[in-house]
Amino acid sequence: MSDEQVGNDGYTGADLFVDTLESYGIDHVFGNPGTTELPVIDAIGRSELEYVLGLHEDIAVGMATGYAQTRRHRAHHDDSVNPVGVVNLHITPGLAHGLGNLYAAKRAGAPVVVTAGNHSTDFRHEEPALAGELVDLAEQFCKWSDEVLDVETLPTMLRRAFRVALTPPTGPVFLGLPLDVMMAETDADPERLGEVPNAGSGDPAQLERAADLLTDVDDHEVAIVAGDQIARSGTDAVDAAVELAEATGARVHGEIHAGEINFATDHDQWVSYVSTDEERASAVQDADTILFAGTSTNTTLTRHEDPLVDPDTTCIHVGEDAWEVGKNQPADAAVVGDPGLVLRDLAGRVRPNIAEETVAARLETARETKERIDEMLADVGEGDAEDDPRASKAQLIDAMRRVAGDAYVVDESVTAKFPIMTRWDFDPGQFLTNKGGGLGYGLPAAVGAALAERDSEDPREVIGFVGDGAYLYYPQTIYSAVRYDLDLTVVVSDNRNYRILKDNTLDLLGGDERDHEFVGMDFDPPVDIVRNAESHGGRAELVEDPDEIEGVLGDALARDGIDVLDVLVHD
Ligand SMILES: Cc1ncc(C[n+]2csc(CCOP(=O)(O)OP(=O)(O)O)c2C)c(N)n1
Ligand SMILES: [Mg+2]
Repeated sequence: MSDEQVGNDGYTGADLFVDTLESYGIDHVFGNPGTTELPVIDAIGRSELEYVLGLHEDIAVGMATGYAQTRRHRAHHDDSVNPVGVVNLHITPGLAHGLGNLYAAKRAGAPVVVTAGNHSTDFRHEEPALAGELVDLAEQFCKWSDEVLDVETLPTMLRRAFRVALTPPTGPVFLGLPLDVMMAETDADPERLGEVPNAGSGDPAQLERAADLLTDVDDHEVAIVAGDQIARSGTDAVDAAVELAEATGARVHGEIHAGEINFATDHDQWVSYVSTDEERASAVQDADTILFAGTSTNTTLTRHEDPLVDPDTTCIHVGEDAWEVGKNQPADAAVVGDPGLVLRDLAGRVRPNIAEETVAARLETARETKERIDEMLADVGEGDAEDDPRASKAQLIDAMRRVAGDAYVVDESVTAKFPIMTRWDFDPGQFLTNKGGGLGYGLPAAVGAALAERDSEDPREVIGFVGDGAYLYYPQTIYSAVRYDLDLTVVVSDNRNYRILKDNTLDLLGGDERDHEFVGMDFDPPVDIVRNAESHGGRAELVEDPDEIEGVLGDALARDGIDVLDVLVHD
């Protein structure tokens, strides 16, 4: 508790802010400080909280979000873990810098409370330097964006900020903290956080309807598209998804742009992720009945010509977020509720009412589809540069899987992402990837994850797996990892270009490689990632020989501290 005051006779808003965080079980505040934050920074300095400095505000938000996403997995098994990532940024330009990863947090549904200092409420009319509309700036990326205008409202507003962030559908919240409010004296106390509700167990009438649709004997092709709300709900929800798949005989896919592991990917009924490519997305979503379970982003990156799901397909939607239910496909049954509770309930309803032969026939079609798709995906990530001495992405991923099969992987590897998600059967809670699509999230998120693991009872090895382009948004993230003494291995899938933009040029505009200049897509000359990482205090190594990957990675994992392995790969 920060009750000894320095330079102030009484107990202030800043003290109350810090005491509230501590009473909610928060251990870290991620941030980058400025003058308007000084009372808060000073109070943090007198408290038990650890301030985690990011050298750019987007790094601070990315670290807090990766930390929150990782802690959420822990919180599912331990009530004492509050997963919220707390951030403190510097007024308008600082908040603006953090918006890229605030967007990432929103898309990932990460429980994050972002705060920023602001000018005193009786000074803003003079339009001082750094002034701006903080609440408006953050609003579109937040569940709730507001400013604390009176110190007496701070306990309620903080309590509400945490509750809104944690209540499903979870997501970021913004609170502005003006200088005068943080310096005002108060005798208010923190309010208790209280119980946070889950999304409920669903409307019985819609559950019954969904169960009826899933037991229809005429439907041979039944698919489940598993979305990230399942992982957000916990490993119990993943188990419930498996139970329902087994009860119905459905084949299972992961939603487009899945950011987490929502199904047992080593299960016989697991087939693939739905591709971002229109043709392939429509092909795997060709079924009599589809259950969309906890999906949100399930659409292509650019406009599709035809519906991704045939309008005649029976569609069942289950999810914690009413906004997502029936959003891009019609809903023939619509259950709003916690995915774990709802899927388990549906499995129980379906099991006694479905004929064994129906399940067997569906499993047979599922098996055939899986075989066909497995064949198509067998060489994913191998590329076609036969004489290239550099590793293929498949070689790199397979080496990582052999050496670090149990590691926790945080990914922003772009063209290596589909290959890693296809070639490596991650356990639920073992993998995170960038869901929003804005680059510069993965590396800070990996550092946040390493911090969350360090502070857990049984820390896992953490690997950040990022493209060279992705790495270079915020290479100074390495400084934070070093500064806080974390254990992290970063593997850079380095093809020295923005490969995916070349692929997308060909997809959008046609032609072949010789027809396009690919302006702004090559690292020529390349950045020296090794020296860059070393300048921030990390150990780093260029890996040119594919045969060396396993040894170098094994050594890096065996050491404590920060290792950056810059592995050259071909396209
Ligand atoms: C903030 C942001 N800026 C730009 C982009 C556009 N963009 C998407 S992928 C990409 C290049 C990724 O390059 P790299 O990380 O090297 O992966 P590769 O495609 O080479 O596998 C860029 C610039 C983006 N998604 N987000
Ligand atoms: Mg690249």
